[in-house]
Amino acid sequence: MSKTDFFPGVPKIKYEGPDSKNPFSFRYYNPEEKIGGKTMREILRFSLSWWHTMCADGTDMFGRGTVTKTFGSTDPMEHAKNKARAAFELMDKLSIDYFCFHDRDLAPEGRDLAECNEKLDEVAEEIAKLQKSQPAKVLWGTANLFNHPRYMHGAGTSPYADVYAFAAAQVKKCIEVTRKLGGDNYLFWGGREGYETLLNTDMGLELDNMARFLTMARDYGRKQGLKGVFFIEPKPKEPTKHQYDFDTATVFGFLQKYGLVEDFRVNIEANHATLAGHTFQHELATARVNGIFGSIDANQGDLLLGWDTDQFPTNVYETTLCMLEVLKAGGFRYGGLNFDAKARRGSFTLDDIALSYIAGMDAFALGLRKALEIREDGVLDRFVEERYSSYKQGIGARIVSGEATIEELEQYALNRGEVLDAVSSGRQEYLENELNRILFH
Ligand code: XLS
Ligand code: CA
Ligand code: CA
Repeated sequence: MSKTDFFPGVPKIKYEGPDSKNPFSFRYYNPEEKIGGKTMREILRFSLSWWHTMCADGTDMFGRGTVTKTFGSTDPMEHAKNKARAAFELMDKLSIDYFCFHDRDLAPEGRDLAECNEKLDEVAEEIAKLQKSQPAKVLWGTANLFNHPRYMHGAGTSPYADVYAFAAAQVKKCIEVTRKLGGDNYLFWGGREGYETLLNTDMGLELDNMARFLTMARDYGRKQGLKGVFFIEPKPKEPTKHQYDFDTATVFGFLQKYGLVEDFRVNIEANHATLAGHTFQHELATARVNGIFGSIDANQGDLLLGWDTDQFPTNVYETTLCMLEVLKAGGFRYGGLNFDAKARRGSFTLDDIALSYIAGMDAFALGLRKALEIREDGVLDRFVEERYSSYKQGIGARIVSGEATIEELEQYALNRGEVLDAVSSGRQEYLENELNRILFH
């Protein structure tokens, strides 16, 4: 098959600028344009998600699939290889440099673990071949430890040691495949790592076992030459009621307790942040200030729905504030912007997939441009700097340096008298308006 057979309606997408009326063009994403000292593709590190893009067919709890993703084949292994060829075609047409996958997205399951591994190797071989003529890299790999019924009570937190061992074997193999495809990062999303009721759960043992699981995987990954990091992707609920990796702060506490902070970072998904009752920016900032910012699953939820809708991100206000946090964190060192997003069930054509990616990529490209403008403008940074300036000298400087004692502060307060005069307005509405000025000028 030629390189352009799977998405015949999708041309190679080019940058045509903000005034373009061509839906198959980028208005803000200009891959080779240098902004802030680097090209846009180097900063944004866009990634395709294999599961949504190549596999998901629109099936939901109430209805069957609406999209045909057979990619011209009925035989399961041929289908898996055609998915790979189609993915590479799409990445090429969209100028996407990375992809993320679960082991079971790449290849169908076999009758037993050995056959699963063989099938996975065969498809990985095909992907490695495709990589020879197209520089598509793995952003991260992960094992699907939530779909099969054996994982109904968890994988790395399963009450059953045999299931735990099976899950560990799956992770071992997936690390090998990630490495074979040149990937340097490996991800854990604990879809079933949580519980429904404490009536049947030993939470302490489950958490200790999870840490042992991650430690073994870390050690094996390093032995295999994995040079990047291991990501944990927080999510508060769904599918389990209580998920152990609730949010970034919870994950940070866990990593510290078990001595895993050095090797692990968080992969923050916008939709999971809002499910946890946080903003996307809160999660990013929490990761940044604790030194565990890693990667992003770029999508958006619907605040009127209480579940994980995985929509393509188009809210520029959000993408701007996200990119501002990414810039503050020093950019992506290991991760990137992985579109863990799917077109709506009613957007059922293959063209819709490309149009969705264009929408998401342009929203982030515009967000990046605006975030750089915000930094250059400086009004927000100056306001924050001024707001905390009392910690630069006098008693504030002594607090920050750690020299001040509580007795000294008491004496200071006694001498100083009422301190309400030290307090200034937070000027939230003014700042929000300044943000609008930069966004919409
Ligand atoms: C599900 C998660 C999942 C992870 C990878 O909600 O987002 O897709 O990103 O296992
Ligand atoms: Ca995700
Ligand atoms: Ca999600």
